[in-house]
Amino acid sequence: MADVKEARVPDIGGSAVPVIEIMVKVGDRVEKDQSLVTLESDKATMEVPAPFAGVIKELKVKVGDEVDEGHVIALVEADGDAPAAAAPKAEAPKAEVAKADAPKADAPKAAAPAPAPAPAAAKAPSASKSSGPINVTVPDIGGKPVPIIELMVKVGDTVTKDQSLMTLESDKATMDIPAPSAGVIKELKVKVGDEVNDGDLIAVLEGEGGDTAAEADAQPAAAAAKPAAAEAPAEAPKREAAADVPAGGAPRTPPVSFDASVVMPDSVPYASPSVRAYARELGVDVAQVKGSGRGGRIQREDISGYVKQVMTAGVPTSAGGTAAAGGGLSLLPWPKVDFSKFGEIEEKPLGRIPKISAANLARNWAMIPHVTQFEDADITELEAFRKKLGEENKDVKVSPLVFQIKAVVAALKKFPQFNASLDAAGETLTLKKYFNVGIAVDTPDGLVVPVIRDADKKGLLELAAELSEISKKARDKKLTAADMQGGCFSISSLGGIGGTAFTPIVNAPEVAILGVSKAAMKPVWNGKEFAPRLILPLSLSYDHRVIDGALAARFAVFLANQLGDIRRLLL
Ligand code: CAO
Repeated sequence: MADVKEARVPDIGGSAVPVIEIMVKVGDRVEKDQSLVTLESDKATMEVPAPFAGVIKELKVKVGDEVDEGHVIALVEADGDAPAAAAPKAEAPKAEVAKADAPKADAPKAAAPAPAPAPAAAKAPSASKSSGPINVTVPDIGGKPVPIIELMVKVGDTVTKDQSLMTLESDKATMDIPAPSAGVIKELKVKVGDEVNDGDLIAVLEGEGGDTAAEADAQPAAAAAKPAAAEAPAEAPKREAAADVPAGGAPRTPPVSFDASVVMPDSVPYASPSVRAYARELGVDVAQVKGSGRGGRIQREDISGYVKQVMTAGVPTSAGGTAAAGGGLSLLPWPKVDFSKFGEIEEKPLGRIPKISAANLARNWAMIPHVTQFEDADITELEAFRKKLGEENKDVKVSPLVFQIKAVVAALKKFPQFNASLDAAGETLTLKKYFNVGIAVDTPDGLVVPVIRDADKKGLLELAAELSEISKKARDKKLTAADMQGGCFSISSLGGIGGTAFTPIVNAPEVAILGVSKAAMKPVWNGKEFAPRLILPLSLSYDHRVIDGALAARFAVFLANQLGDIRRLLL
């Protein structure tokens, strides 16, 4: 019989850590090991998995609460064969990885399973008492290979004890590996992208400090809680022999060794894994950011502030379009991965059209603040009319697109802000009095956007003939540059393929684009009953510098009304 049991925080090393995310809600069914909440310490984020499958009956924590070992996270109505919530230590699942700020290397004691792949900043690789080079190895991370996503040091760097050397990231957690002792990096045995596992040799350190295995084991939580930059290296005699020091403190031989060269910036400041993850998400190179925390530690607000400053400074000036000093996003270099290490590959250079498209799409995506407005149009009547028109005009294919072109032209007339272009300085809007509509056409060589000129002056059948002609020309590679110039607004129809919505990229210097997905029969409430109606999903992306959200919503509603009532279209 189903039984309500407690899901608790496993052994996370003694100190309380905040809950930063709740991934389930009351009523959710969860599988065993499905993540319930994310906790975050100074050096690691970790997800706490469900100890058994069941239904969440009550959540006992909220974001911001500080929790430590044994804290009840949720009450779960467990499936019949679930283990008891308060399982004895011997039955507790072993941590998949070492624990954050964990003072001991043993398995978690709490009833709940240990945080899923939450690599341990926690358990610092310990240093040997012997003098000379120290082999730094990966601590116990649970026996599963995890990729290195960032190296924070380079050969020759002086590091303090517990200073982060590199960050590992599993699908559930990130973890910094701290220096087991103060010293100078003599060798780095790994590079970004390498996968490492328990005991792997990652670096060789020429020790300076007097840290001992015993000291490292005794105080890791305190050490991990302090920003490394704030700590002074301890003085100690040089070590003479290399010693491999895994997390547990017992020297062992690394199973794998890497000798790839590492390219690193001159200095990498301290930031916690979550802050680094945030920086990566925004494409910010943390080395460019000045930390405002203790010892220069970079905070989340420093990253936001940096982005704000870059965006403000990066707006092109009227003087010549160049960004002000310090402007321009300083993006991380593109990841360089030797894919052949993982399986058979084939390299294929991009063709001319995809190369041009890629450059344009990347610029438009980066420079235009996009928002996409979604709307549904009821095209039941329109579709019946289209079919009839097609039967009466068998010599031409009357695509649904021609009606969309008509509706777009009517909307552009009503909302002239959409038939406009913003200049490079972002200071002047050019409003157009002509109505040229670009149509995205998928060809074997890539995406092209021929333009139907003066669409406002053309009837449905004329538009249908021209659409067939330009699509054919595009696929036969016969379009000229002039065929693709002068557009005011574009339509990208994926309706012949499928999908329910998408977010098309504005085709600069236009300010909006309409994405059309596949129409489908849906039950629509007509005031008395649900009636089957053919619903066409519209996705309108626009440049938010030029168009406000309310205006976009009005444009989309107007479009839907035009398509929903063919009498309006024929006006
Ligand atoms: N909902 C349901 N069915 C639709 C539809 C929609 N929104 N739009 C078209 N259809 C139907 C058509 O009626 C046609 O049906 P029939 O064969 O029975 O007549 C079928 O789907 C195939 O249509 P089509 O896509 O070949 O023709 P089209 O005139 O609708 O579109 C063109 C022409 C050139 C726009 C289209 O061929 C094309 O290339 N689309 C891709 C555009 C693209 O790649 N956009 C992405 C840009 S961003 O990467």
